[in-house]
Amino acid sequence: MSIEIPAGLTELLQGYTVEVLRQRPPDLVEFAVQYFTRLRESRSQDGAKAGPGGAVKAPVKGVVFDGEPMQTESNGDEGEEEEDDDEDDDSDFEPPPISRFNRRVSVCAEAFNPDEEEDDTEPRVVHPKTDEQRCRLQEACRDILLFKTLDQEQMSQVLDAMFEHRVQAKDHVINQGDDGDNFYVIERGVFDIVVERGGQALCVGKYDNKGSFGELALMYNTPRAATIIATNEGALWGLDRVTFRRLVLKNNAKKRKMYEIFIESVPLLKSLELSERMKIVDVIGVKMYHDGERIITQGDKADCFYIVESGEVRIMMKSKTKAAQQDNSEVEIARCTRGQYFGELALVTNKPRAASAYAEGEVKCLVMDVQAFERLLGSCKEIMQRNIAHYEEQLVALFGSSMDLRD
Ligand code: 1OR
Ligand code: 1OR
Repeated sequence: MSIEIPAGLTELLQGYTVEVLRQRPPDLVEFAVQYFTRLRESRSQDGAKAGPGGAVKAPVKGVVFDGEPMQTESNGDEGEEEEDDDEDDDSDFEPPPISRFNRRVSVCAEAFNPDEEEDDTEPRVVHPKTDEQRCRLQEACRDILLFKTLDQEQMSQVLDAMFEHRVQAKDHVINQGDDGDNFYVIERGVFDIVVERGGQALCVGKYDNKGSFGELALMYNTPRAATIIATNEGALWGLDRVTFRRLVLKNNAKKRKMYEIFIESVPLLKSLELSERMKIVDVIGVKMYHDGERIITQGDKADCFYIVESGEVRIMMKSKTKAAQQDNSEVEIARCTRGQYFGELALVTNKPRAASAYAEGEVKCLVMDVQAFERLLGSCKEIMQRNIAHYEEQLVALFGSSMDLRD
């Protein structure tokens, strides 16, 4: 015996479910009453042209909440007319109270379902560039972690869609609280990161001639989390929201699937909630190193944090004896394997790299920039501090030095 699913039921429930995930209403039943009442109203207006059986399917596709058409599936040709109908309907329809901020969906719901919002058939954005511009753009994007896991085709679509944006000193590239329009890659210039807290604007960090910003509002549909101000003349490359979501977000869904289990196994991150760990996955880049390749150089300015995914990393320090200092020789002080981290010390202490790191065989690392490190690993700092105290003990044992790595 088979149970027949009534025509239109799947679409009906899908439409409602998708709208719930987007709007996150506090009361599902109340929201359902509103949703289906609205559907019935739009069906009765559509009834004459839709005919029997078709009335359910068509309005589900075009139901508009808060002015945005919600598409549950792209089954062709019914869409355009319904949008007009919906605009008329909006006058007497009152959806559940949804403010500009709380209608944004949660991190997990959003980032796991990128397919539902952006459609691959949308026209591609292309900003024509001269060879010279393309060269500069490629150079600026070379180390952008969010682009590290894109394949060649995706990367070339990103480069096509990017546009040059020049800034002057004091320009606000992004204002905290605004809706997200573009993601930005820095070609040159210094940019302050300013966050308003308790009515006060605090400069919490800066981008110094490299890096990228503006991904959070686009990834999670949240208001801009910080204000970004140019301190001098500079050059940026922008990527529009639709292209960013179509390529980077879709790729992030894959990244989450690939790294969920590994990230869970990293001891440092054990205390974090699943959603916090997923936010880490969303912003990490993956970098590969060949045998002997230097990953970190002692004395350099630091801008990244590393977790070993595979292979082994040797941590080497310049010896403190006079003879060794002259010939620049290094001693091995530690090794990091799968699940272990390195490169945190300089970020925590705001000092140059205390040691160098080299790949032993082929090595794959997950890499996070300093801003993400500050934003996402704040609660793990206690564990890191304990390990740093351990480094200091070792330093004394190895070199007889009483140097405090945190000075
Ligand atoms: P967005 O789209 O929210 C502002 O727009 C951007 O500033 C944001 O994406 C990030 O790319 C970037 N907290 C939040 N956003 C930050 C931060 C940050 N730093 C850079 N951005 N913190 C500072 C960490 C050094 C934490 C502040 C409490
Ligand atoms: P970083 O940002 O200074 C080099 O870049 C990294 O090597 C450092 O962060 C640590 O993550 C890692 N002393 C200092 N750095 C160490 C040590 C270490 N071990 C690993 N790193 N010691 C070894 C203790 C077992 C003490 C020195 C003798």
